[in-house]
Amino acid sequence: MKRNISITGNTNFSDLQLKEPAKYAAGTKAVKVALQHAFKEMGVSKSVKGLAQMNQKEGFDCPGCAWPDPEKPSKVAEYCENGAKALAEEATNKKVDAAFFSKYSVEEISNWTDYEIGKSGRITEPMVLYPNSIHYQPIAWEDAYRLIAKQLKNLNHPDEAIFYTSGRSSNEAAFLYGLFIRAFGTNNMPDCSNMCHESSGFALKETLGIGKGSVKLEDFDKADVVMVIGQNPGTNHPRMLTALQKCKENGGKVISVNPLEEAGLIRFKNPQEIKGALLGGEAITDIHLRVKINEDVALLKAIIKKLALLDALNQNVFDHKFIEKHTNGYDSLMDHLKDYDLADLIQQSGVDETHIDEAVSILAKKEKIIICWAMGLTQHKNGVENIKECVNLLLLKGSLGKPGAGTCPVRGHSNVQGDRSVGIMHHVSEQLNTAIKNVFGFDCPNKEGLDTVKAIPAMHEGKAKVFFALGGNFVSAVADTNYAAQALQKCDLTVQVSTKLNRSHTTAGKTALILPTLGRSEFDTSKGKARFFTVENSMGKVHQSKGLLTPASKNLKSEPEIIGGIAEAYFEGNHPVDWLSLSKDYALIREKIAAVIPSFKGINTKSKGSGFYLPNNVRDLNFSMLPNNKAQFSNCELPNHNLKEDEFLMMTIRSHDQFNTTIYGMNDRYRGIYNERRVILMNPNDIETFGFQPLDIVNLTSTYDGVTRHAENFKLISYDIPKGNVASYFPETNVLVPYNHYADKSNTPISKSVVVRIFKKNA
Ligand SMILES: Nc1nc2c(c(=O)[nH]1)N[C@H]1C(S)=C(S)[C@@H](COP(=O)(O)OP(=O)(O)OC[C@H]3O[C@@H](n4cnc5c(=O)[nH]c(N)nc54)[C@H](O)[C@@H]3O)O[C@H]1N2
Ligand SMILES: Nc1nc2c(c(=O)[nH]1)N[C@H]1C(S)=C(S)[C@@H](COP(=O)(O)OP(=O)(O)OC[C@H]3O[C@@H](n4cnc5c(=O)[nH]c(N)nc54)[C@H](O)[C@@H]3O)O[C@H]1N2
Ligand SMILES: [Mo]
Repeated sequence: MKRNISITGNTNFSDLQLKEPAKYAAGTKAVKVALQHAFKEMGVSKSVKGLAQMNQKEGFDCPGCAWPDPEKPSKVAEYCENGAKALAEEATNKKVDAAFFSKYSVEEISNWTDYEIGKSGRITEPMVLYPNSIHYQPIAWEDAYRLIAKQLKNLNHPDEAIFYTSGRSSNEAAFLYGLFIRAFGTNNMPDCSNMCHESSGFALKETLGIGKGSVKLEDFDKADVVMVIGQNPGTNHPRMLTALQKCKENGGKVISVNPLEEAGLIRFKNPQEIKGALLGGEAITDIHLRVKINEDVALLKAIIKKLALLDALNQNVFDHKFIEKHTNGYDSLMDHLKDYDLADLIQQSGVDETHIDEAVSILAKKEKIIICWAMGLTQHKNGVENIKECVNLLLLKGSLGKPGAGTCPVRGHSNVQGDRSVGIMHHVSEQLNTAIKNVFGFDCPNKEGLDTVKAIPAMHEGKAKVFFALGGNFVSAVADTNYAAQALQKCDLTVQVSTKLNRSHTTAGKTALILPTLGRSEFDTSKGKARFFTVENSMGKVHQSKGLLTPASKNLKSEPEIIGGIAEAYFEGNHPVDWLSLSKDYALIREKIAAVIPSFKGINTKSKGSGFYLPNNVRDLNFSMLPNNKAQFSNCELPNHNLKEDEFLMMTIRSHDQFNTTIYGMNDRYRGIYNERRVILMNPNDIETFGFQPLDIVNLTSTYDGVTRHAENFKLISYDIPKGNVASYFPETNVLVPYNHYADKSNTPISKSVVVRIFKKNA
């Protein structure tokens, strides 16, 4: 039986209201909004208890972003508005139980908006959807494990199963999961990182020898300049504003590079300081470079060319000692730059030359530079090159391996970096395979697995038949929603380990399971004793996290327990790993992590308190793993979109009221957009030139390789965005992102540069 599932949900408009975009981020309004969300979802006493323990040493790590906690956390609160919303969303008192599923079919749920689906509450018991049914029904944990084991055994080859990971799982859960998947026999481990910072990982590994950033939080206090490129910290990493504020207080400068003038980058009122909350707040950005979408390489090349001209006059602009001692490819880069005309680069970047000159005059004189970036750089066809161009600038300035300087890819999910460190990856690592063999005594598969973009066609074409997800909302997060939904629906079995209901539960396989799990903030016990797990933050620091709230239901299991249960049902005791013992004892898992991955040595003791840093070769200026033992300059090409006259480049971005596919609310307060997410932000001149009116209802198309994709029913908003560029919210416009167009090398979907056409509805 084919279920009649809506992929977009209800697309009717709500009551759109527009205000002036905010002139600053945070302030008392942020505190008020945070508490409103918290009280509404969790009630007052749970809110007070939960928020007091978030990001404190003995408490739990915020389930929101991966920004690190300060070494000396404040005595009171160490969270932001959006961290409070993340907690409220997880610890909500609303429940999705058996009665809910018997009332609402998956067909009906699929007609709701993402907001409505998410707001239905926490899933309280394991549920199954059988092939001829449209209603999930309860299933016992053991029966669910057996069902999964049976389907896995029925496959012709382990590569017919896909095991996705979102970035919220602990190190312990992720390690056990990776171990089971390898024991089962595949490397098909796509993860959310494939859609996120994979481009950063590739670029940094090739140029600096490690796929992670090099700065620590305290480097922000010492930096002369922080560049924030393609990132919106006011919304997505609000606690980063405190670090930028400190940098400014110590005399540092902030340069932002973004097509939009995001509120958090203009002014910041620190809600944790009386003066910040009440007074005007502090200006954050000294220079805003309003780059066109995907023209960062052109802009950076223009900056570097101008610096090179100054350096030729006075040898102090570039750090020649550093370049000589630590780098490879300087002469080649200088030659490569000669191929580009400065005026052309500036024109292509879209940035006013006077602003570029201001940035150049600061950068020329300063030595300690941090470059921060996020999705504005990674989610393009040339995502890897975008980041390599940033590395070029840092290498020229000798801005690595010293206090106040370095690379800062700002991670998304709170443990996305840790999941990778403990083995979630589709690539084969000989070193890891050998270590697993030595410690556990089994052989790991040595065929490269499927990443996110490759997993989708594999399911669509019937090459993969079982889809398993440890967290996340695959269908809404990946590119090409319609194609991805069909891919999942073709599977014999889809399994999702989830905290909350989401759209992927409706685009289910023939048989589908939902396995409800404990959230980060919840009390996790074994035989009455509290357990803790560990996470790694954006700066490579591993530390403990311990939940304290009463779990949403007695029938939840922790992620390691679920993985252990499935592994036991699959191997039935015939495997060298004692899955059940391991899954109950997180300290034992940590011991095994340390045995397999030497940099985690001592994790059981060292992760307590404020935790420990994993080794980082860039901090030590050790590039021995790279050609000539040196950091590498790169010659990056410019992107060429060849847009036709009626085409726009669209970026799909986050509103202030969402965490990825989880929609907290309908407002994007800082951008002044209220009550509506189906909007397209367009430059007022473009609106006029193309014969539109503000608030027109429009449809969008994107055409790649002769295939046209459609997204209908959006309201056009006049906004300060470069001409030829438009912006919309993720995931509403993911239907337009082609699944088979992605960044070179990293395979990250091109979610920030989708070529679209826009038509007035019914015109
Ligand atoms: N509250 C909240 N926090 C979050 C998340 C969330 O959804 N909500 N998501 C988490 C996750 S998983 C991640 S990865 C991060 C994402 O954090 P961000 O990367 O900050 O998120 P986006 O909204 O995708 O914002 C991209 C920014 O880049 C700009 N941009 C887009 N294209 C370009 C370009 O070509 N060049 C330049 N220079 N700028 C560009 C956009 O205008 C926008 O300001 O946040 C994490 N934290
Ligand atoms: N167009 C477009 N697409 C994008 C992006 C973009 O900028 N534009 N950004 C991309 C990026 S950066 C990312 S990281 C991905 C995100 O992709 P995902 O990680 O797949 O998506 P999320 O929305 O973070 O997943 C939310 C779901 O995770 C589950 N969950 C929450 N907490 C837990 C937990 O503790 N354990 C378990 N097991 N489940 C939990 C809940 O059920 C919730 O519904 O999306 C990508 N997609
Ligand atoms: Mo992300």
